[in-house]
Amino acid sequence: MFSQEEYLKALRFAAKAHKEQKTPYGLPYLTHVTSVAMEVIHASIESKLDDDKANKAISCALLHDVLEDTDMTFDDIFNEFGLDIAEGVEALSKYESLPKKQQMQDSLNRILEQPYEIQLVKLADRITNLQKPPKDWDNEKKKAYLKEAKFILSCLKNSNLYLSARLEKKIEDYNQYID
Ligand SMILES: [Mn+2]
Repeated sequence: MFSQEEYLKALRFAAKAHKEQKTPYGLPYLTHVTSVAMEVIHASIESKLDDDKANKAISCALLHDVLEDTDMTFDDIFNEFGLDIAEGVEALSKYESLPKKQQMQDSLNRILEQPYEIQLVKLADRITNLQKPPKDWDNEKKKAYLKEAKFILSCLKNSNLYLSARLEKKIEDYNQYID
């Protein structure tokens, strides 16, 4: 079973980093990262991940948007959590310096070089994000988001069978929001 202490350490770090950031639904951003962590915890139990891998996956879930969305740096994460988690979070982050169209492919390439317990965080992230789309999303944006979800699933489906089955179902269900 995972470590409560490590969970709290990553949660507090994420809380400090994301500050007043909100989700597209106007909720505190921690509702997003704790939802992703919840999916990862469920998968760790279903897939009987060993404790060390579960702890890394859960910490990366809580920290996965810190580099992309906040002022925290790779070194900040490295100093607190060590190399495996810092590299995991970095792989889960898109590089804004690249053209927008290449960012996801590039991140997925880097995620695929990571161990399964890091890869599965990306599945958990997209599962969490495939909820009812925000009101201001038009049909084209929803279609593109669904297409991207299918691409993520095709790249990472072997990382965790439980989460890939769950993402597959979320993808099916998302069609209800598309005209
Ligand atoms: Mn996310």
